[in-house]
Amino acid sequence: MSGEITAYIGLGSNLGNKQKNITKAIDAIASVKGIKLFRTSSVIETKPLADKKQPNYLNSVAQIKTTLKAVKLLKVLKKIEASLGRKISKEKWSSRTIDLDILLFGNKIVRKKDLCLPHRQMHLRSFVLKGLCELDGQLIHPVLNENVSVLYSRLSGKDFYFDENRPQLVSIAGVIGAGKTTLAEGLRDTFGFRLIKESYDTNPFLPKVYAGQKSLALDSQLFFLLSQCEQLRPENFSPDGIAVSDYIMDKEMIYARIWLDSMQFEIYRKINAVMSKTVADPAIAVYLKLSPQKALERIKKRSRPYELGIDLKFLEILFAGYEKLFETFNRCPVITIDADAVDFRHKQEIKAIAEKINYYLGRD
Ligand code: PH2
Ligand code: MG
Ligand code: MG
Repeated sequence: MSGEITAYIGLGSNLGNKQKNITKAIDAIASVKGIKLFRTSSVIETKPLADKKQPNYLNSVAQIKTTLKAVKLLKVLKKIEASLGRKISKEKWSSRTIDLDILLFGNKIVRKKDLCLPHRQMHLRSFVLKGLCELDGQLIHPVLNENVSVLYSRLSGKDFYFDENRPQLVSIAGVIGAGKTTLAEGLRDTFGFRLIKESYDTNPFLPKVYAGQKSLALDSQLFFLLSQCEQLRPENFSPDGIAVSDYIMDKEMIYARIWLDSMQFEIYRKINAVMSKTVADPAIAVYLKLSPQKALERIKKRSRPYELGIDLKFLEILFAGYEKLFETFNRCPVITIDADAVDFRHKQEIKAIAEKINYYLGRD
């Protein structure tokens, strides 16, 4: 039938007979005139968002085709929620017998108080992205212009939410030469992010370590650690603006493994474990993924004196360290960018990333 839209509905229940609530809701949706139920994803058990002290949820996603308008579909879903015993609560994310959210309605984009399409935080929630991926991993999010598999992979299985009270810190990561500082400066110049720059030039030990004085490697690592702890103290951040650092603190353990001997490493590991607990978590990370070969070319080109001793082997180990870090990293969503393919001297590239960051932080 013409005028039919494919839509996706997220289902969640954490009160009463959860499985039954989900089944009943799906049956109710399927019986509405103007809605054809296509498929539903597996039902998965998930932990409540934001570590709320609540029973676990069951979540699922339904794919429908409908001739209804989005506003009408929303009304229908609210009615089904009510019929299944959903109580209106003032508390945010309170427990519920059933929650029915429109995730996607074709490519439609709406930003109204009571209807937001796509669902405004679906890209932060593994418990809906997993179901969407099961139904169709190639589905495109019409605002982010990326498919749901990519969105899902950014979360390492965790769920996130907008939180304007925590530091709005963007951490940029990647090997030497990946373009971290160029991107961070671009975000400052064009979008007014506050720049937090690594104290790379002022570390008095670093040139000596690069020159072969391995006995100073621990001093160099401690210098970086202290400087980063000072820069990233939570009280340094105001909730109004976004800050961007041209490094991610987690990389210090990668460098420590490279530079330190086993005795130095044991000391450093313990100090790092204590001190890194005191810093602000990033709200989002941008990982500039650059091949070691390409990194070497760029380092040669910019020819900073003490970087000239860097060889391919060093960059391969560093790159492997970053890859391993982000395989399991789940402190915040991670936007990975193919840094071989982009050139941050082009404003357009920076703008695209800034828009993505703003959308992820709920600040657009
Ligand atoms: N829904 C919420 C809040 N928290 N947590 C899980 N695991 N699943 C949900 O569906 C869910 C939630 C608000 O709609
Ligand atoms: Mg919901
Ligand atoms: Mg809802």
